[in-house]
Amino acid sequence: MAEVWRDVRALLPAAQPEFPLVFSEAVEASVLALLELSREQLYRASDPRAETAQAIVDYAWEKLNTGTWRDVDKEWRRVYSYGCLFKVVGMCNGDASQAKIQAAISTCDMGLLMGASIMDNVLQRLVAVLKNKVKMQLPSKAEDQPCPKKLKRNVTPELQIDAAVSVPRVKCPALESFRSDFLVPQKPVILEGIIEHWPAFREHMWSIDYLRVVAGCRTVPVELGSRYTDEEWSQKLLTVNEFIDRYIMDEAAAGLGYLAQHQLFDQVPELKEDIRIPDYCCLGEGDEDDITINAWFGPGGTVSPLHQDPQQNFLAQVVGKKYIRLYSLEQTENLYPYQSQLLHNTSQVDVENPDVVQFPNFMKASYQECVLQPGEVLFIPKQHWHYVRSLQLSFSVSFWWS
Ligand SMILES: O=C(O)CCC(=O)C(=O)O
Repeated sequence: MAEVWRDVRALLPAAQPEFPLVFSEAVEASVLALLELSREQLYRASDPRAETAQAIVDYAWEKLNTGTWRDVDKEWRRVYSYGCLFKVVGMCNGDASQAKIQAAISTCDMGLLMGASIMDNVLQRLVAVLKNKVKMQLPSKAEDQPCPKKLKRNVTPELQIDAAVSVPRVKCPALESFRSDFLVPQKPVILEGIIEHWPAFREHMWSIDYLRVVAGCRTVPVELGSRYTDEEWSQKLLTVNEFIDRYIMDEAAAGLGYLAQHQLFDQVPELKEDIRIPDYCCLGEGDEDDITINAWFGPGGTVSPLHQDPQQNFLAQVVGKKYIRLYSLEQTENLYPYQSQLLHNTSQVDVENPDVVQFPNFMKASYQECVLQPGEVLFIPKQHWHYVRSLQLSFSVSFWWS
């Protein structure tokens, strides 16, 4: 495995003077000394010590977790990334086993998730090298499909959507008609035929196997619990493979785990290359860089409680079907939002099983609904309340734009 070390080493500057370590005075001299020691160990002894790097990681971690995230000085995010970098280099030195390579990838992911970009995104470049060294063990086809017998429990009878409340559908509308008919009056609509050219439907058709190949070894934050309003709801870091094994393949865990996050596409550029920003986003005022792209990957039964977001949304369905209920902003007082600052954008009502004694006006609220199918895109106007339940294994991508 000397080859791993060689390839990792090739990503770093050839000589110590070309390796920058410049920080503001927010970073104490003692921490800077540890960073310099790690760098020296790397170049002088070709023997980066794991303990020095771990001390940097641990100290920066404390700083990242003190106070609110907004107030954390970006310098500490950079220090954290350098700590991860030195740690990874140390792990890959000498005999790098498969377990060590996996641990090194997880360390890079932690740096990518919590740190700041350093040295021309070296952590991302390291992952690209390390990923190629991981021996993939794809389960056999039979093992990788949830058992059809067990699946039966999870199959919802075909939902009948009443035409009077169904979200309208249009096929590839011209930009101008989308603007005048839906964007300006802020009316939801399902757009058909606008994403079928995505590689995610063609040459890189998204599936469990494909996700295992492009992202299986990557560590990502996962939401655990049946919905984020529950007390026992929590977040955990898992590899995508662990998430699939525990929450997708195991029917007993249906609806209990959700990979719902905005960093996935930055973390795994291969997945970003499989999707395209819908052209209609050009009708907004922001730049493309201002668009937030979220991934929503989970088993059938995953619920996003009724809530609203501050931007326009295109929710694109790639795999599986989702039941979606929409309420306009005018209905807010019938929807009983939580009082707390944290959840003020979320309704207290369980949409498909409402407590009509506690929330009597909920039944008065008018709504629209749909079953979103693969290849369809739902336009959810800004601040429109939406409730989502996946009817099957599902992967959607949402684009928040202004
Ligand atoms: O698909 C989901 O579960 C939720 C989607 C959503 O809330 C959004 O795109 O804003």
